[in-house]
Amino acid sequence: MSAIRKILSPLTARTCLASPIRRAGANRSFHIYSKPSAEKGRTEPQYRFKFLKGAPTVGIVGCPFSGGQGRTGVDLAPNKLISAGLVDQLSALGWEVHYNSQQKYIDIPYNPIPASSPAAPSEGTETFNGGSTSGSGSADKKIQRLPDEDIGKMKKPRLVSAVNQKVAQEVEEIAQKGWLPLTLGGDHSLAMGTVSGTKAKYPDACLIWVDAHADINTPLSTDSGNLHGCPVSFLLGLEGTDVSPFSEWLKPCLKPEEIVYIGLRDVDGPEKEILKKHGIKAFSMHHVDKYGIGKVVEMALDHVNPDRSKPIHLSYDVDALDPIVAPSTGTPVRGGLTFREGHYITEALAETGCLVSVDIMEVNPALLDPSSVEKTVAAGCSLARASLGETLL
Ligand SMILES: [Mn+2]
Repeated sequence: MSAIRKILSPLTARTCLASPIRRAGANRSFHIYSKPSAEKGRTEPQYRFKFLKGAPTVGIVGCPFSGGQGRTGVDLAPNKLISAGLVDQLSALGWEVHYNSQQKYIDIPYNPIPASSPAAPSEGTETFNGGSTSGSGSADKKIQRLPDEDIGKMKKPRLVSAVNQKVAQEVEEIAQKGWLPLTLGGDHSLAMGTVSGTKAKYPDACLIWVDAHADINTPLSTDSGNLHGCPVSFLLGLEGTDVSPFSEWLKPCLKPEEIVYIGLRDVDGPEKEILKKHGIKAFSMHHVDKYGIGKVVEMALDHVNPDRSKPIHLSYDVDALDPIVAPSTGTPVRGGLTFREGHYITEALAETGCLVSVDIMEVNPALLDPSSVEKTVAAGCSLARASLGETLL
């Protein structure tokens, strides 16, 4: 497998060539590149992704972030998904694949990195930007710790804002190249950044949000203060979201008619009010039962993208899937999408050729037993593949 990888960063080539996946866990900055070829599978994707430029290329953004909610472990997901072979799987579908390590997301002063987490350097010993073994000149900066007090009800607001600002930049950079950003979370607060980044390149993009939850609480309406329940309200610019530090970089970029939900089944009172008040289209599990997933996806597309002429950002929370299919996630809710319903959504969106950005969020490899983790990680990988054009035949 390593023969088909080209490590582009000379600074860290030695450690990466030795074992790119293990070094990913140890947080050395590096870059993996994998090219499609006939012997691996396809030389180009099944569908033409009409808004991308040049050879079909995906830029994977791995963001090991758990600050938008209370449970650690969701920050381990990018490494897990990459270790499961995602880079090679996508290049076998005909994509050029670039993957950047996530060091910059950890190098944030407000980040209370859990010492037990393999997604994080150990405090006081590890260094940033290539690490001590690479001999990098900029490798001497130690982790700074700054307090991140609640602002109103919002928990870890400075950290969530700072990480999302970086995610927005990276997603935009990838999109500007004409590539497709595939963001591996991390908790779903990261969609503030991913959608902002996508919208910077494609102002008319619509958003398809697949989730058990609406994630549309505002900083005023949230009960828990966990910002992974709030990203959509920030994107829409709802009441209470014009608040520092977010307002310093995050501009409302989404209109209520540009988003559609699929898979909802755990929506709290204030969220129901917000959905109604703004006339936001949502297909709950009730609608999936009533119409079937094929019709639901068609109706969802007819609402946000009637002529299939607009770019689509897909933000997929794996808790949309039933807990039987994706058990290792922070807020599982029974009665979710079956394995096939969940994958049908991604297949149907790939088929439109309109996808320009994809998020796979809320896989938490620290929850439940190894077989549950394996199932959930495999589901995350297969959703990513199906979004990029993998078909059953
Ligand atoms: Mn979510």
